Amino acid sequence: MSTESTSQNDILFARAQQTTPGGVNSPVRAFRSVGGTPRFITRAQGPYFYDADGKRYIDYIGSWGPAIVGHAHPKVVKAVQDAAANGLSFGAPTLGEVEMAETLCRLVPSIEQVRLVSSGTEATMSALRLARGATGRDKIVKFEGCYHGHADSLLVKAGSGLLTFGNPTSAGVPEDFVKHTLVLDYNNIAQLEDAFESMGDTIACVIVEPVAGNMNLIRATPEFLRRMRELCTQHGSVLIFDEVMSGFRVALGGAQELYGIAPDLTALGKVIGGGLPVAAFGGSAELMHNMAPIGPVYQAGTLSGNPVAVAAGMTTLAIVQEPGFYDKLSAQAGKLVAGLTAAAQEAGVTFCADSVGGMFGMYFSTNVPSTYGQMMAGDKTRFNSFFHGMLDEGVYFAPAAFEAGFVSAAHDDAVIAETIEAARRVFARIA
Ligand code: KE4
Repeated sequence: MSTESTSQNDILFARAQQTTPGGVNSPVRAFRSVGGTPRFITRAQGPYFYDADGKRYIDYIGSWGPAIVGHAHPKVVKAVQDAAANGLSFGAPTLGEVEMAETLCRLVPSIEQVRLVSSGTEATMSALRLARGATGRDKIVKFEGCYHGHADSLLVKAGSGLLTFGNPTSAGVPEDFVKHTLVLDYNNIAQLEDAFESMGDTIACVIVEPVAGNMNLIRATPEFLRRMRELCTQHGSVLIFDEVMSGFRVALGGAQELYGIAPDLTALGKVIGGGLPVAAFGGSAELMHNMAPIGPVYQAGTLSGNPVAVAAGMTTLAIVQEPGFYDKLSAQAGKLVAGLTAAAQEAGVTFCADSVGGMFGMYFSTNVPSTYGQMMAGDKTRFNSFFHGMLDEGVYFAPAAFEAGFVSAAHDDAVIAETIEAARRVFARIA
């Protein structure tokens, strides 16, 4: 904190660091990638949130996806208030959990049975364990740049050589915990075929973000996912779509609806909780019947299916099912992307952008990336200048060049236009 700063954000950040590592409860919030002081949010409404100095921002994170109907939507807030008035948590089944499970099974055709959990990490970790338990196999395949939460066997980077097993990306993860994790290149069909040719019948599962949002936004090619589906079917491996971010974000039926490909298991989160902790994993009844208490694969959670969180999630899911919701959301993201691209072009800044449904990516490079390496080649320094320029203008994008952005139903034409005007000024300054 600078000595003369009177910003409440600086004061709170200094205070927070006394009792919480890095002053944050999730690393990306610390602004380490972009520098500067994180904004401490005091309240949010619609497309906006407000920091500890009372400054208003147009929010393009939406809590990293959950706030798809806009912050503090009156229907969601009321549902939470009504549920809370009946008790916060019971540790026993409720009607709300049954209705949530029925809704997810109806809206995601590949899901016949589902288990609710409290975070995306739990959802993917449980799906992996189920895949290993159901197949009796140990090996798993993931892709560089895809993030599936912080379960040990998923905190792994590509091995030294092609088709060598991964090395931990985090301290505290023993080599043994990642020795069965193979890390391949996203959108690389040849590598996938080689892996299955050499060890296919020992692969328990492949886990993939069908629309990647943790290496900025990168679309899987249809051929990549189709070949993945074929190889998993051929070798009896479980195909897991991690739709924690893309689920109910890129389409009502998620990326699996967009691509017309049915995974064996799906992980969900974010939107299905509407901002409260609800996540889920589900698939065929046959696979899910491996789960305790009826099957041998154990998984549990004190707050799984929490009634207040489920009320927020169910109300959010009701709103996103309204006719035209995703057409409108996609249109708004498209307007944002087109406007930012035009503004950059006017200023002569090398920039491009892409959007899928209600999520978008911005790249300080000539072309939209389709691989992790192409994304990493983008001009991170220029992104950081743009990020801070927009922050000063009252527009809050993800505080890292390797994250996707999100629009909500509350980001109307006036909000998008205000964002583009701010971008025009910032692009002119950083050109
Ligand atoms: P959580 O455990 O954070 O609820 O979900 C983990 C996860 C799993 N799968 C995908 C595709 C995800 O995007 C995530 C979490 N996304 C990050 C955004 N990059 C959450 C932000 C954070 O880590 O604070």
